[in-house]
Amino acid sequence: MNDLEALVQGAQADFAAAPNPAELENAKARYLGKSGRVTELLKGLGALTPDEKKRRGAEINQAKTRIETALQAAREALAEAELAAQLHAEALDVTLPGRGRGVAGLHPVSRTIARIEAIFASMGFDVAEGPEIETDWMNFTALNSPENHPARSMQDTFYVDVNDAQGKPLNLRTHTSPMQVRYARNHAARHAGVEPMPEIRVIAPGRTYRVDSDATHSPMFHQCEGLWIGENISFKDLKFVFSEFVRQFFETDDFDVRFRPSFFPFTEPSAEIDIAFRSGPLAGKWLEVAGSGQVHPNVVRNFGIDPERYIGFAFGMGPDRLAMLRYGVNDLRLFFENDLRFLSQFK
Ligand code: 2NM
Repeated sequence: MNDLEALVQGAQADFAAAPNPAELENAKARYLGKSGRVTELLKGLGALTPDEKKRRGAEINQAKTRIETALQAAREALAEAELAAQLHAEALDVTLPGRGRGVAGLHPVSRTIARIEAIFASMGFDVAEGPEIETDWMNFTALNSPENHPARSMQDTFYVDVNDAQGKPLNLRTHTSPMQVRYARNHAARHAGVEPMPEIRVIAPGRTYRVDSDATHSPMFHQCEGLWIGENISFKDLKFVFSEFVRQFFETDDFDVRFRPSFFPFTEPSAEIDIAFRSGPLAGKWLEVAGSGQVHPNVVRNFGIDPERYIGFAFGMGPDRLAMLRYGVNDLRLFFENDLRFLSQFK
C-alpha cells in the first residue's frame, strides 16, 4: 500500500470513528486543515521537477477528493444518527387512549342566580345590576333607614375611606335595594309626564356585604331583590308571583306558602315568606326563604314617584341559601372556599 492509500484509509477510519460532529471536525482539521497532512503534502510539491509535480499533484488531489467524500459521508451519517435519536426520544404512541378534556362549570351560586333571573324574566321582570360601592343615601336614607339605625354602624357595615359628595363615607352595599332605588328613579325620570307611568317590574341580583362570618353568614353574600310598582299592585300579586317562582325554582307544586308579619324600614306592612314542602327530602318544615312587604310611601317618594298614586311590593331573598336548599349543601362557607373537590360536583 503506498503512502497516499494509507493516508486515505486512515482518514476514512478516523472519520467513521468520530462519535459526534465536533470530533469529526477535529479529525477533518488533521487531514484537510491549514497544517493538515494533505495540505503539507501539497506544500511539498514545490521541491519536485515539473513532470513529477504534475503526476504527484494529480495523485494527491485524487486522495484529497476521496478524503473529502469520506468526510461528507461521515457528516451525513452523524446527522442521520442524531435525527434517529431525536425521533426515538420523542416517540408518540398514537394508539394510546386520549386523556379527555377538563369540563368547566358555572359556580352553583351563579347557576342559582341564572335560574332566578330566567324565572322572573318569564314573568316580565327586568334584571338590573349596578354598583357594589354605594353612597349613604342610596344604601340607607332613600330606603327609609333612620340616621341612628344599627345597620349603619361600623359593626354591621363595611365602610370605604372615601367620602361621597355629601361628605359621608361610601359603603359596600349591605343589600341590593340601592339598585332598586337607582332603577326606579331612572324609570320615573324616563317616563316623566307619561300617564299612567308604565309599571316597574325588576329584580336586582348581586353581591352584598355585611360584617358577619359563621357557618350561615359570609361577609360577602348574594341577594336578589324584586320590585313591582304600579297603580294597583298588592300582596295578592306578591303571593302569586312568589309562589310561581317557588314552583318553577324547586320544580314542584307540592308546597305551602305563608306570610309571617315582620319589620323592615323600607316596607309597611312587612312579612317573611316561608315555604313548606309537603313531600321530598325537605318535607314538613317551614323554611324562611324571603323578606317582603308593601314598599313604604317614603321609599316610593324617594324613587321620584307619587306614593298616593303608585303602590307595590318588594321582596329580598338569598341565592346562597336557595342554592343550599336546592343542592342539599349544609355549610354556606363551602360556596366561597373555591375547593375544586366541592365545585366540580356541580359541572
Ligand atoms: C327585603 C325585604 C323587604 C326591598 C325593598 C326594596 C325597595 F327598594 F323597593 F325599597 N327592595 N327590596 C325589600 C323588602 C328587601 O329583603 C329581605
